[in-house]
Amino acid sequence: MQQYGLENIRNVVLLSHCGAGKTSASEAMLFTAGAITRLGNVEDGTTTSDYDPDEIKRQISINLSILPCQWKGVKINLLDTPGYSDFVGEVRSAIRVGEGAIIAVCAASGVEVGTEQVWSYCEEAELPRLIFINKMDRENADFYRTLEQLQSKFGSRCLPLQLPMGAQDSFQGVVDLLTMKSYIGSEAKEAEFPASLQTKADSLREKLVEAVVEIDDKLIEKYLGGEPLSLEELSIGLRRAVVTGRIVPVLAGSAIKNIGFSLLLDAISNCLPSAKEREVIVVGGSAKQVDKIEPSQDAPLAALVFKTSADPYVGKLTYFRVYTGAISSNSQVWNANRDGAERIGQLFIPRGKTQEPIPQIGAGDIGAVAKLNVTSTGDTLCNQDKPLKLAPILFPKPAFNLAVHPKTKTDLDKLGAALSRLSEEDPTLEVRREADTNETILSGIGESHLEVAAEKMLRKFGVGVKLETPKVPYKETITVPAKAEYKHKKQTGGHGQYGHVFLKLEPLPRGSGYEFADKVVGGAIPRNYIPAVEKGVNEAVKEGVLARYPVSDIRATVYDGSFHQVDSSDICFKIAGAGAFKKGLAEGQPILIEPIMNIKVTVPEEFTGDIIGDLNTKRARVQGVNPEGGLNVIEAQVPLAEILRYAIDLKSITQGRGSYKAEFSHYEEVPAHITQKIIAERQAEKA
Ligand SMILES: Nc1nc2c(ncn2[C@@H]2O[C@H](COP(=O)(O)OP(=O)(O)OP(=O)(O)O)[C@@H](O)[C@H]2O)c(=O)[nH]1
Ligand SMILES: [Mg+2]
Repeated sequence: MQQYGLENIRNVVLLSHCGAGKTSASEAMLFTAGAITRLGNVEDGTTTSDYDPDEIKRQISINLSILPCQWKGVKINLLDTPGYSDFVGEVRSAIRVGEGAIIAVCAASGVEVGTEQVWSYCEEAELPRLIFINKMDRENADFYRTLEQLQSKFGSRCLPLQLPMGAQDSFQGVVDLLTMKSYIGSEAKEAEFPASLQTKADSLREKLVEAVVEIDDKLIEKYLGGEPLSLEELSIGLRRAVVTGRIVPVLAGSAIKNIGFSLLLDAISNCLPSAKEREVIVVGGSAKQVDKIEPSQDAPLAALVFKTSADPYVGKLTYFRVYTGAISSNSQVWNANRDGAERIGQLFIPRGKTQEPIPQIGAGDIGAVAKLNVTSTGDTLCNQDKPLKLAPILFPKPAFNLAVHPKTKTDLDKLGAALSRLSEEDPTLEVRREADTNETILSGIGESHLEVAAEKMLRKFGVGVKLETPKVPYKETITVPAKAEYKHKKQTGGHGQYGHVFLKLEPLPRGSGYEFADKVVGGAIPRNYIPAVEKGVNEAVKEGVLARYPVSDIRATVYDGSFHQVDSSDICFKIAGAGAFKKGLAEGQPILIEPIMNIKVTVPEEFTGDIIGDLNTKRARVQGVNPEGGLNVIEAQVPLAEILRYAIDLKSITQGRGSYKAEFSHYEEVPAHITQKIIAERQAEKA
């Protein structure tokens, strides 16, 4: 593939609610542009984009794919993203490196939750965009109803650039409102303008032209003066209006029938900004503070790593987008985030699963390289003598946790390495060890996200795991001071055993942990046996008397005892220390305590009541509701045990419009009826 200048490159992100047809549309574009010779489809698992076995099995996109093609002298890098909200990390990466977006909408389902979500991402990133109303061939497809929804949700700047000819079974092509020409079938053959559409097309064209001329005073003058505007003037004006976000053109087609794609490719190259037109934000390096630089070929290298994938055969693959300068095969670059040099081997242009070797990747373009050492997603590659850091990619923090249990001993041995490679590949996955429950916890965006991660672990690294709801790290403590005595005495054949300990147990404030003190006077227990007593208590602390949870917030003081000249030993005092502690616990009116979390739930206002209602069933104390950026933030304290699967509940209450964060606050007593249940469960477990 030849090299293109910045003006002739478009990095275009495909976004939508899940299943609107991004992958099918990208396949149709690749086919129409001649980048592939066979048109694959999602149902057969033959698309260029969804090549991963997990994607083929589920018939959904999971990973971001880079799909380059060439169209009329322009290189278009399509970035196909997953629509399923669990994989939002991939969407974030793609948006970060694109200059323009196509939002696909299903002509039958219309505007959906995911459509609104990706629209807001585009607003945030100020991405110029087109809307493609796909599936015009489908039963129930309705271009005008969908258009109305778009305009009512996103405003009157969503203006049709095309109209469909027919719909559902009879959908056959589109008319272009700028040229007033009509195109039929997958070949986009020019046909006679359909008379039935004339009036509608005229009036909608008028609206489009009115919006276009507003971009330029000279055009307005001409237009108001009744002078005809040339096609060139209109298309330059339209381009400026789209690039500045004043117009979001609406197009139509069918990916399955491959109708509408040469016009979509035209719209990408004519209306969406080139790689030259988006400023680059620098946050560090020689630029010191936040700064903006122009994309340029004649400047030192600045490339952003936006994706890393762990391939069991090739090893690690690093995908990057070059903003300034160029990067060459077999060279050395500087990683500004790690302060380290990185050797670059053979560079590739990726297209789905295939990789085409290339000597150099210039400004504006996207490439990949294998086996980098220190580099991970979000890093900037540059020249060592001109170091700089590009603005990072902001990923959502994972909030849904599951415990990972390896299936066999071999799985256990390989687990750590596999998990760390997975989380390197996916910044929305986190792994940590929960010391209190002795579990490995995998955190992600949602249940499917973690299920896919587990499958990937098996397929790529041969590690089998079971995912389970994490255990709650309950603890036990006492509520009143208690004293206990324990005498360990045995008279066997020869040498006897003797240890005798008095302990005082006192409850401590929450969060104090466990303390041991020695107040023995007068040698009732000789000094050299005190460490043995402490050891015994230390061990007994690990399992309480209610439900075998660790004991906390307690002070144990040894204050008396007795010994035997011959029969006493360390082991005897250890047994006596542990025994006294257990007895004391039972005397101290023991209780279970549980972790309480601070939770912040962010939802559209209309869900506030339902969220609070649901939190109330979860033993939560709602502490406040605050508006924040058009949304409501509900703050509450809630027991961890009640929100182990909150990501799923929240999704079903809000249809995916909510998000939440939870962090540990403190421990509190478990209500009695729940304590009884937990004790019964632990007993059953033991049996
Ligand atoms: N009838 C009809 N079906 C389509 C069309 N485009 C896509 N589909 C079907 O819709 C389903 C989803 O298509 P995809 O291309 O996977 O949609 P997507 O937006 O990439 O989905 P995710 O990546 O999972 O969000 C598949 O079964 C496609 O065959 C179309 O134009 N017409
Ligand atoms: Mg897809």
